[in-house]
Parts: sequence; C-alpha cells; structure tokens
Amino acid sequence: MFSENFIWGVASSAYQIEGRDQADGAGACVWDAYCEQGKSYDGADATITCDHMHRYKEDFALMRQLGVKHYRFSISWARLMPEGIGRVNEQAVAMYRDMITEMKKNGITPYITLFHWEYPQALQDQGGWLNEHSPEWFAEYAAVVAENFSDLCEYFFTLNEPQCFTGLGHLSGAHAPGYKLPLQYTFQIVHNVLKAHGMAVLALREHAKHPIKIGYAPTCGVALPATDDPRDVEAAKKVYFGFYSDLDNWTWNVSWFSDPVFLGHYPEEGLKKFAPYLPKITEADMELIAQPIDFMGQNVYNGYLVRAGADGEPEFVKRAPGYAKTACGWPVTPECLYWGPKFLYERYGMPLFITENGMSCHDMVSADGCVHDPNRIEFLDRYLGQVQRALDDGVDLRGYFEWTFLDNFEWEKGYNERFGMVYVDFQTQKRIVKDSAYWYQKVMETNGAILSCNRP
Ligand code: IFM
Repeated sequence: MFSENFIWGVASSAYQIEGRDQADGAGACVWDAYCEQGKSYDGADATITCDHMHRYKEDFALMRQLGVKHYRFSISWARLMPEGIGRVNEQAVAMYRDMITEMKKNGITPYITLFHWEYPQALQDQGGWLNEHSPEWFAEYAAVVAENFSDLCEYFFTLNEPQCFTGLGHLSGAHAPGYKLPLQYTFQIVHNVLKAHGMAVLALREHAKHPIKIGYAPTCGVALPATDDPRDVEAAKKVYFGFYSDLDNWTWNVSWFSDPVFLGHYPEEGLKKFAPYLPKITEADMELIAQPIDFMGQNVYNGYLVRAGADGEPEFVKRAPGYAKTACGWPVTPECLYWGPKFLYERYGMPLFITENGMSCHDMVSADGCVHDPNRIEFLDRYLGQVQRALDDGVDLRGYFEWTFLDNFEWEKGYNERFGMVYVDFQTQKRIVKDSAYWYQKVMETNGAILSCNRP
C-alpha cells in the first residue's frame, strides 16, 4: 500500500492557464512572440486560456471539493519581473500571494515551480539562455520569488523539463523561442541552464524566510526492458542513461541533465560523444550545479521497449501494430512508472516525486452534460498500479502530481489537446468535472486502496 504520507497532487503551469489582463503589468514572454507569429495550432494564443488569473478563487474551491491537497503550479517569470531582471511587478506579487493564500485557505499545500517556460522576452532579446549572464538573471528572479513567497510556501522546484525548453526551443524550433541553432550553441545553453539551476538553489536558500525544500523536474521517455530477463533490464538501463538519441535530438537525455545536478559531473559517455561541441566546463561550474537539493522530480509520460541483442548490446523493439495511444499520439506504457523511478532511484538515490503524468483524451460533453473519460481512468489506474509496484520494490517515491487540473493551452498544440481533470469550455469558461476527477478523488481519499492493483 501507499505510505500514509504519500503526496497525491495535481500540477499546472502559469502560462497554460492564467491568461492576461490589459492592466496586469506583466512583461512579454517568448511564447507571446511565438503565438503572435501564428506558430501554434490554429493560431491559438494564451491571452485568455482558462482565465485562471480572474477565476482562481473558484478553481481552488473546486480543487477543495475534489479533495486535492497538494498543488504544483508555476510563477511566471515575465509576469513577476517584466524585464526579467530589475523591476518587480507589485501587482504580480499581490496576485500570487493572494493565490497562495487562497490555496491554503482551501487546505491545499503549494509547490512552486520557478520556471515552466515563461521566459521574459526582454532577456531573450539579449540572447536568452545563450547569454553568459543568464544564470545570474535566473538567480535574481529566484531571489525575488523567495523574498516574496517563501513565507507562504515550503516547497520549490527550479526548472520544469529542461530537455524540452532547451531542445524544442533551440534545436528543433518546435517550441518558443523557435530556434534551430547550431549544436555547439545548444550545449552552451544547456550548461547555462544547469548553472542557472545551481544559482537559483543558492538564491532560494539565501533569501528564504524559513527553511525550504527544493527539487528539480526534468523529463524524458523511459527505456523499458522488453522482458524481465536481467539482460534486457541491463540493456534498458544502459539506454535510459545512455546516448542513443541522434545529435539533432540530443536533449532527449536523462543523465546529461541529472548527473551534474545529483552526481556533480557530466557522464563520461556524453563527454566523449559530444566533445566537439562542448563549451568550457570548469570544476567551479560543476560544484555550482551540484548544490544539494532535497528531492528529485521527474515528469514521466511514456516509454519505449529495449532488449539485449545477441551480442548483449541494446536493441530497440518495434511497438506492436495498433499499440494503444493517447489523443496526442503518445504511447500508453504504464510500466514507465515502474522502471523510470526504479532506474532513477538506483542511480541517484534521491527521494523522488512524479512531478507530472497524465493523458490527453478526445473529451467531449455528453448529452447528459457530463464528461465521461473512461480511457483516462483506465490509464491512471494502470500507471498508478506501477507506482505501487515501484514502492513495493523499495523505491523512495514520495508523491505523484497528475497533469493537469484544467484543460489548458497546450503550447504549440494550442487548444487541440485536453489533459485536464476538469473540462474547460474555452468560449464560456464553464468548468465541468470529468469522471476521472471523481475517480482520482477516491484514489486520494483511500490512499490508493481503490486502485485495481490493490483490490483482491
Ligand atoms: O502541458 C505539458 C507541460 O507543460 C509540460 N509537460 C508535458 C505536458 C503535456 O504535454
């Protein structure tokens, strides 16, 4: 069974739900420019999205009704510091303080993510993450967050999915700022991002009003052993922490983003493979990046199969014809929530949170006015069953945050994907609780006892 202290939560991000207000004093972020260029699906933007900035009181009341007690959300850097550094937007301070106070009134513990991709355009105009000062800029922002919110909040995450905002943002160009940069720039960017994480940890601790707890929330598909044969397990582990992605996709990598943070060095295999492209990396950089933190977060959605070939080397196994997929085409592979945490815990030995996991479905309002999403219930039941399996195997998994509370602005996919527990009609802003949210409510209430894996 799940331990009594297991954290059941939900996650969101600022840009995806808040919306804007003409008079809110927020600065532009890179996603505004991306949307203005018509790059997201159907020309969508996040000007209104869920209008959460005007509706958070109702939204937190709904969370309370649904028994949500832990909520991971992000502060928008560009909203809080319109130029990215320097001036602080007092309206944003007031809004986020009120939001957190409101959460707490509803019995909800806040977990703040510092950076979920709302990069200030003013800093992007100075080179963004490629600028050598970018770690200091992020540290300044982290200090402002700690100064203004640490009296209300104990838990912080620095970066959400650095693999995505570096790779999709600067290598493939699929995400804002939409660049396709030469490889050596992308390695410099990632190094700066990791230094920014380290500097933010220092700044958070220095400026916090109380002792706080800090984590980091990277991601990546999980290499799954095709069978339980120990050779397949070894092959999968080798791929999970190895360097099998093509160079033009290189940021889909676990160890390059997590070894420096938790082990204090880049992995040898990567240092060799990437040698021609690497920036100057000093011992002082590595010390900075490896600031002790309290837990590891990992966003986990799916995996791919690997087996040991005849020569013992890993081989990728093709998916079965007609394999199960979510609405956005992601494979349904519940075992990723067993093997991912297991491999991560073995390598890093850190207490672990699943900081995001969930499913986009073809949700619609039925004739009875409800949103029936049996596929999402099935998905979550199976995935959480694998969390249980990892716990039973001794993995120090402390919590799980479902992605996400409200249907929202899904970045380049606009409003084409619905990941929420709560359906949002984007024309009227009406919220309809989906069946899966009532189901998750029971999971939380019973501490996982109603999961199929825990029923006789
Ligand atoms: O919506 C995103 C989130 O912002 C980052 N992780 C994946 C989610 C689903 O695509």
